[in-house]
Amino acid sequence: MPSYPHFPENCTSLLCKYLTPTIFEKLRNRKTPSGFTLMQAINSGVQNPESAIGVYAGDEASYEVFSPLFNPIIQEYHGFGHEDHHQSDMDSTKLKATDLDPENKYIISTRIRVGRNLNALPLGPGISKEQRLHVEDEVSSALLSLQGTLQGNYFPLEGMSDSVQKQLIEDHFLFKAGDRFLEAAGLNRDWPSGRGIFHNREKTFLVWVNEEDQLRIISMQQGGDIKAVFERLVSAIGTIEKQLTFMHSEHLGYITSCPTNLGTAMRASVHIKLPKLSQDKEQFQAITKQYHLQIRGIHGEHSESEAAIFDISNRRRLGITEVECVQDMHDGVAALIAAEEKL
Ligand code: ADP
Ligand code: DAR
Repeated sequence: MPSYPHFPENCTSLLCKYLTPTIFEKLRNRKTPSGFTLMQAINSGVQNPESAIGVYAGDEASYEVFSPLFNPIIQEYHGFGHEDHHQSDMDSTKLKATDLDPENKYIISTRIRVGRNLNALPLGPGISKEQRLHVEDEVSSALLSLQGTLQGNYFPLEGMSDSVQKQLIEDHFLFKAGDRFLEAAGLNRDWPSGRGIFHNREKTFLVWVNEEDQLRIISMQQGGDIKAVFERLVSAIGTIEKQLTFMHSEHLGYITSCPTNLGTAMRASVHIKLPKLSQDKEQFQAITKQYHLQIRGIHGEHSESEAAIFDISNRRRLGITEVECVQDMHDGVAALIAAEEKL
């Protein structure tokens, strides 16, 4: 019989905030139809009390079966209520994008990604090895049929040399392995079986297979042409979804393993140099808060900035459209550059 987990006094995750003993009592014996349990859903946050969120879904049903825990977390992170409906809009003509950095003084590169999962299968934390290999087959076959600028090759992680893998990670193209949060969520099981990366020759269009989500569809390039990066991503998503059916609900939009990625599952980011503004932490934080931005290091989540280069992206993903996610990032980066110029 699972017992209530011990959370340290200084635990600040949304899990320890909303998993009260009463909610635990209510949910501790529940399982989803595919057998995913509450203890599996919360293990990452129990093993890593420094988590921001601390909970992952093992299948689409997790969001319903464990809704007394997921709903308040989704409400707090996204400001999105359990009766709200997510709307999608990828019409790039609605994006009001200007050239934010015409002299290439600040923005090094731009990347926009979405997470996707195949319908009618468990998510990464609950999927079996056989199901994960089936996902790899389905997704890699669909990607290898792409033509034109999206045409490319699929590279399974299994058999990839350490040096090639290291270089792809260093160059910001490939995911890192072994994150302790994903490990405790069951997302690294059977590593590296079923994992891989697809990319076109220029590495401006890439797809991660079976990392935190079954697909991370990525458009990226050097410089700050945000609209071009968005247009490439929208075109790729439209082509891929003619062959694959993605997990999606009227309420939550695109379904992902982590609740922070629900809805658009979109993160639009720039790598940007802010040597002066980053010294004025109060102003830096104030602008990022005002424009709903998130600050990461240059090697992604849980990494540090280097040489005053930061990964700046939209924080909101659910309850706003894809156009609004990119607009959030665009407008926030414009404000950061204006503040840097003033200093
Ligand atoms: P995700 O955004 O897919 O959730 P991470 O934050 O871990 O994942 O970032 C994944 C990789 O993408 C990291 O190597 C990171 O450096 C790289 N990356 C993110 N944004 C950019 C960007 N604007 N330009 C270049 N690389 C980027
Ligand atoms: N480490 C987890 C992840 C939160 C959001 N990032 C994702 N999904 N990659 C945490 O709870 O902090």
